[in-house]
Amino acid sequence: MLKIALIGKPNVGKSTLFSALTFSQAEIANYPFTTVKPNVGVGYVVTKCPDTELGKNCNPREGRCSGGRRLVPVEIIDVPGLIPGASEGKGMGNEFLDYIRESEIIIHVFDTSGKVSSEGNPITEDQEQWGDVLSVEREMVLWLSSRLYRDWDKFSRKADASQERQEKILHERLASYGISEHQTASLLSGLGLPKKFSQWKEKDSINLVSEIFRKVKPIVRVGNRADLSSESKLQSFLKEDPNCFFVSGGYELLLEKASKIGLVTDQGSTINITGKGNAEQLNALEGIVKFYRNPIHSRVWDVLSHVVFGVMNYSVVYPVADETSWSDSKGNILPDAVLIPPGTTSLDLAFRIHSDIGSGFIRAIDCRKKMAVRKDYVLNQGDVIKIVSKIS
Ligand SMILES: Nc1nc2c(ncn2[C@@H]2O[C@H](COP(=O)(O)OP(=O)(O)OP(=O)(O)O)[C@@H](O)[C@H]2O)c(=O)[nH]1
Ligand SMILES: [Mg+2]
Repeated sequence: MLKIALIGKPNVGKSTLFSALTFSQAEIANYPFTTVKPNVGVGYVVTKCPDTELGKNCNPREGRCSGGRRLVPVEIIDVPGLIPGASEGKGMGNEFLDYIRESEIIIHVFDTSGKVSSEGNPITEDQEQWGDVLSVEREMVLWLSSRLYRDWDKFSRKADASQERQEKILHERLASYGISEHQTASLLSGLGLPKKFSQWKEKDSINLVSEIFRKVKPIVRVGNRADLSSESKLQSFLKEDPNCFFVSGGYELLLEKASKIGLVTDQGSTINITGKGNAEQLNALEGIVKFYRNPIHSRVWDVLSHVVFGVMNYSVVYPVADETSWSDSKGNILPDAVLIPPGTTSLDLAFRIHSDIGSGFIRAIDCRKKMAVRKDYVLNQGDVIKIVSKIS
């Protein structure tokens, strides 16, 4: 499953956003390091389901579908707060940074209201907030680079003496970062790093890791507690990063509660107040509806879908066993929705389903066109695909 990590300083609202995205109840409190162990849960991105073309309802094995809106599961990880010095072991220690290494996408949550200090304590005066945002990211880069550069002398001597290509060796060294050999090669050539590993300095390793966060595991910045921030403040963040989003985890949780007890119907883009509840509740809900009417504010769900489809350019494809009914062998219609990165071929998909299916690959069938496609066919958003394999 696609892994998305929520990172940021302590006390900025990561667990609040995690709870909203996963419909769970992580521990939330107004003091730093409330979260000591990462919370892991399932959230969803929304895509258009091909079942509308069939005129029948699909039977998702995971997630849900209604009215052609298919919810595709993704893994959300709420990483405990990062503070300056984390890369040297300050704060909650190192182990949770492994979650960052394993994640495909990093959502950096920051506090737009400026009510949280670098150490995560509540404060009242304004801070150098953007500097803080950058310093958290710097901390992550330094930490991962220190891992990569560990025992470099020994590694580089051996690597330079071997006959292997540089990208192959580096790919192996980066294996646990989930980076392909192709990506490693393009990182290497883009940065113009020394040809011999033994000539690398620590700054080269830092450069490489920074580039990983720019090109391979992009960091998306999400400003939380926007309910406490003026629009001009948010505009000033947009000047620093035009791609950041502004949300309110607090409002999301309130809406979820209100929806459960029938005070609102919440369809993401439209929130309707049903009229039930007391004057105080109605007043609060009207404030929330007004907040989301301002296009500078986003729903957390939309942010997630934007990150997966807009930033990462992932697509959703539907492997099936029967090209006519678009079902599996038991008659379940479009049972699986698989998120794939750009450039994924039908052979890659076969391996994703099972390594035996990949090894026994014969051909794939584009079920919409009822046409065989080759193993190097690059899959498109919404493709319904049957893999024909020696092993089925
Ligand atoms: N007003 C407002 N308060 C929020 C919002 N999101 C979170 N909070 C509050 O901020 C405080 C910290 O929230 P948490 O979700 O525990 O923060 P965290 O980032 O997980 O903190 P650590 O686990 O300590 O790193 C809590 O008191 C929340 O109720 C928001 O959008 N608006
Ligand atoms: Mg937390």
